[in-house]
Amino acid sequence: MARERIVILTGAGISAESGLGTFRDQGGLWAEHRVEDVATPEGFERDPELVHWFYNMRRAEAAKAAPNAAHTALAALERAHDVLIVTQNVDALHEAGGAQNVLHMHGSLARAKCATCAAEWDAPMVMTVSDPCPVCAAQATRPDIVWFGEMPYGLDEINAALSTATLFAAIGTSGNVYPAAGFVAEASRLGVRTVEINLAPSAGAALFDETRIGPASTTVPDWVATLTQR
Ligand code: BV8
Repeated sequence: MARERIVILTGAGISAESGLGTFRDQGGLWAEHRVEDVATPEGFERDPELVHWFYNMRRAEAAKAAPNAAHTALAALERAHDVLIVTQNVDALHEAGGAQNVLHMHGSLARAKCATCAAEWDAPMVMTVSDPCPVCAAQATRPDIVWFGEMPYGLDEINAALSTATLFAAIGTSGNVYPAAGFVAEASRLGVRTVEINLAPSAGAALFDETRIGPASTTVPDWVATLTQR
């Protein structure tokens, strides 16, 4: 079995069967809260307590969630090939499922940041804007989450991994948010094989060489088996 170099982009769909809401599915997170109010720096400026409430609620949900078979299958894949998991998710279910090489490109519920000096630290379960920054003492605490209009984390590392990859997979993402949604086009341009694993075809489905449709807790272990049992 040749050792593959695999870049995997995951989205909210991989955590859906763990009970965490997606964004754009029926009744998803964006159905109840306007993106502009809770996932933009302007929204945080306008009403920091609303934004903290939104992320405190999701931090509490995420703390109750368990990894599902898709998360644990990707951890098993890491043991057989060179794998980088680039997740848009802010939950820690990949790590809870045993994955070691996870890059949170849209930040993490487990981290807090100072809006004044950009210091980062482990987030408490409940955050308020008046929590003093442990470095500069400013009362400007925010979730360490990448909001719309903000620079995602790890883009250099992601582009370097794509440039030497043999396989790119997108799992449980609707392909609506850039630059993440552009990774498949970049992979194809570089001649990397691409596969989409989703409950329904995403906005960029036509860009993929292969598509596997169904719930992640069955489609991801099936896909991993094709790469570990040869
Ligand atoms: C940036 C915060 C500059 C974290 C999020 C016009 C055109 C192109 C781009 C833009 C534009 N106008 C503005 C932009 C840029 C903007 C953007 O892309 N907007 C879109 C909406 C048009 N992007 C940005 O602002 C980004 N920053 O561009 O900075 C820059 C650019 C390049 C280089 C340097 C700098 C910042 C984007 C990050 C924003 N933060 N959230 C949080 O609150 O969680 S985005 C949010 O959407 C989440 O992070 C989430 O991860 C992400 C993507 O959503 P998905 O994960 O795909 O979830 P979704 O609900 O959409 O889909 C669920 C999928 O799961 C579906 O496909 C469904 O079928 C599937 N599914 C469901 N159940 C299952 C399942 N699959 C399998 N099994 C199941 N059981």
